[in-house]
Amino acid sequence: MKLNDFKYDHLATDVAALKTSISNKLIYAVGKDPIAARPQDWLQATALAVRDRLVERWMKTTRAQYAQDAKRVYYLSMEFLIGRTFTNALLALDIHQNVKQALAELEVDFDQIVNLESDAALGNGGLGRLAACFLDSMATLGVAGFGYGIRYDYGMFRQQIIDGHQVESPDYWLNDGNPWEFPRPEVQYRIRFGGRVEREGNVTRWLDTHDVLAMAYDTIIPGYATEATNTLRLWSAKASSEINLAAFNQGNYFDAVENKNHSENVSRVLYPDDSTLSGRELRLRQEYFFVAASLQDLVRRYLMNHTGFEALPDHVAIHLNDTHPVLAIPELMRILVDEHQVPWAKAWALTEKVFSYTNHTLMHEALETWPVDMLGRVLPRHLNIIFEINADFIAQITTRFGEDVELMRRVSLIDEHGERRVRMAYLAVVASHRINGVSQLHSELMKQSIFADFARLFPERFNNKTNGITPRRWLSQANPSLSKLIDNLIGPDWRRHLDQLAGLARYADDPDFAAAFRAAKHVNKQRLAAWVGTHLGVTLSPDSLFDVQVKRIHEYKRQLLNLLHVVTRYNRILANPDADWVPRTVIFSGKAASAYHMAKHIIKLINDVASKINHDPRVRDRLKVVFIPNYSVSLAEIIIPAADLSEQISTAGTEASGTGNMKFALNGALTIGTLDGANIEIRDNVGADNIFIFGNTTQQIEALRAHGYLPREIYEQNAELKLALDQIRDGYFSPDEPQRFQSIFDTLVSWGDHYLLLSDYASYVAAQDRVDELYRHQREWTRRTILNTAGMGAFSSDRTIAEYAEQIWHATPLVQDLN
Ligand code: 26Q
Repeated sequence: MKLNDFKYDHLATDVAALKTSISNKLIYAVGKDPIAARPQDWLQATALAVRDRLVERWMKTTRAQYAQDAKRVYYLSMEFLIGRTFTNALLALDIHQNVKQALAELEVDFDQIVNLESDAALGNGGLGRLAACFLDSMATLGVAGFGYGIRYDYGMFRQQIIDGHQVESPDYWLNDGNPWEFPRPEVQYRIRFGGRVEREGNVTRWLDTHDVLAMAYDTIIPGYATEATNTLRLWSAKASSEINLAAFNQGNYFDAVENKNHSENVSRVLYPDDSTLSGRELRLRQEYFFVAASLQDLVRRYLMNHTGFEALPDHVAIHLNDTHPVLAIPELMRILVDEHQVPWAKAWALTEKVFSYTNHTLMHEALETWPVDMLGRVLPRHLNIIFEINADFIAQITTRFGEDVELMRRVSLIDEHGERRVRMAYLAVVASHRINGVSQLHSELMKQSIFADFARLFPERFNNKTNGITPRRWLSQANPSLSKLIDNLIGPDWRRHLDQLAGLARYADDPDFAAAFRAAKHVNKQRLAAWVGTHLGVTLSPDSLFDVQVKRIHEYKRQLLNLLHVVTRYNRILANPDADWVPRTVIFSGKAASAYHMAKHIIKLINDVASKINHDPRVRDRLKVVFIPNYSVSLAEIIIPAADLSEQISTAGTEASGTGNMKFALNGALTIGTLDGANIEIRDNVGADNIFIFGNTTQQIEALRAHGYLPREIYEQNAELKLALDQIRDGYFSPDEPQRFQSIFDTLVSWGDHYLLLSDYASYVAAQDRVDELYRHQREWTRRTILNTAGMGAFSSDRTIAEYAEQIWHATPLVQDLN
């Protein structure tokens, strides 16, 4: 049959058609009588009906990609933190109202079923969410982008707070099925591990391996206001049948099943560490597993309509989201050299043209290295290839700079101090034609610190791509009240041209608009207060200032600095009960890596402080503290639009970019923040008068560290700080166990205060006083919040992706016939 002869339903999206589709799906796909259907079944049925409407566009896009022989961009990431898909799909198809209406006519509560969908939490935090925003923008811009990752059975753990402590439980997100994915049992690749390498003349063979199968699951990624639709392909591990059959035939049923489990563990669970290296072999196996499957898949796709590899860089760009997929580099070399007999030098030239790499952290403990021993055991051929790449690289340096042994030692892909380890970031830099950081500051620091030598060797490779966020999810979906207001003023096109928000600025002084803007914020604060009331039994007043810090719990992000201000405010209220206090609600949310004891201890302290303050009758409604458990994309969508104040208070030089900071400012919160990451660019865009900047700069932090920083002196000299720290040390917040927080006190006062909280404390508290002062002047406060939203146009991930496409991937958008 000819491709164009094929006929399929062009599914209508009016209410009647949707009603029919949903009913049909309920009966024929879910297999439920409407009389017995639970809300969960209706969600399933509706999702399937919506999905059908996306499939048509999806096939058109795939055909267009082939027809135009488009350059495809493969975004390799261990994490895609998607969250929910249902309302996102409705927005893409512009059928929100009609589906709501159809369900109402079927007597189904739309809002109830929306909230039954579980999050796809296949990521830890910023890096994973960035990947999800990028998929949205690639589709919206018509870039032929594929996401490749792992279909973890268990996503980010669920966090419960029990007696103030974080308790983790597994996130079995697939329990109710996943209507958005298409299993592709016909797409399976053999992934090899272990074994040995044998050489015969020019031929290298990798033998006696233990194999696992990678099976594809595809998820549709719709673009907004375009028919362009991309694919997220996630790999799931399956035991390779031969291994099982062998054991089974020998009559050893239990061995067979055990092997099967062992193999399939590769895609079982997301590692919940976002910035410390666990160094576990299973993690290494995960990294190779998804990279090897993805490369086999994209090479196969390339060879479908090309012969030879000469044109590979014209049709394939592979982007490495941090170093986690860096094994793609030796894997591509292996495929070209061992399997297709491409000469080594030729293969290397192609590899350099194909790969690009984004760095997301400068912190030492987060830089990936793998022991040479382990790598040699798990991937012997890849270790050979890495050694060969290193030898070539060192030879190249010798040619350019002579025998500079110190330089060689510093830039070698192998760290020879103690146990030999492979430096994955260096491998990424040596093999990529472009290397970028994620904010201006971070990209500069990257060249001065971890990659200083490489920036001199390959200056043309280094560049900046400031992160962005998708306005579809982070304004249109998360904040309907503000979105409607903006639509009324400037029309709906800001959703794909976020720069248009600049048009709000001239209404900043318009009293009617300001009142409406404030009212929209109030609606969001009520929505959050209702959620907290229902789920936590805590009453919040929407008239108080909502001061919010939501992100992973980490010492460098300085939740403790926030808490020192909270305790100080509490002490001030008690000392001066009759003053006219601006009522505050301080909200925390975020997960601690399960092995990060200090971060977990910080959570306990937040909860102990909260319980003390919230139960102190003298405080009344002037201060409340809440820790919202189990932070997630879906919770972020409720919390962020309700914030008045956004806490972005990392030690200068530590937060690569931040993207939460962008979500808050876009939704009309004012930022209190340090000159770190993208905060600097947010300041430049919203105006220095419309943000609360405090604290030491990166340079000042460096100088403090270099000249002997003495936190104890600061502690001794600042009475309010000393009081707060002494209370923490002496058990004021933990009378049931007075010593509980001694170690937190010691970390800050006696053990060097690595993140320099005490050096920023006074400046932070002064900035908080300015916040109160401004909040008393609601007109002025609102004016500045409007200017924040108006100034955030540059932080759309559409802008970021347009820059990647033009300057890194050299990929032009598809020409798409809309009919
Ligand atoms: C590595 C090895 C073994 C196990 C886990 C990991 C691992 C996993 C996740 C290491 C790091 C991460 C995540 C890092 C991350 O989210 N970084 C954030 O990236 C954002 C997007 O660029 C930035 O905005 C944030 O500043 C940065 O912290």
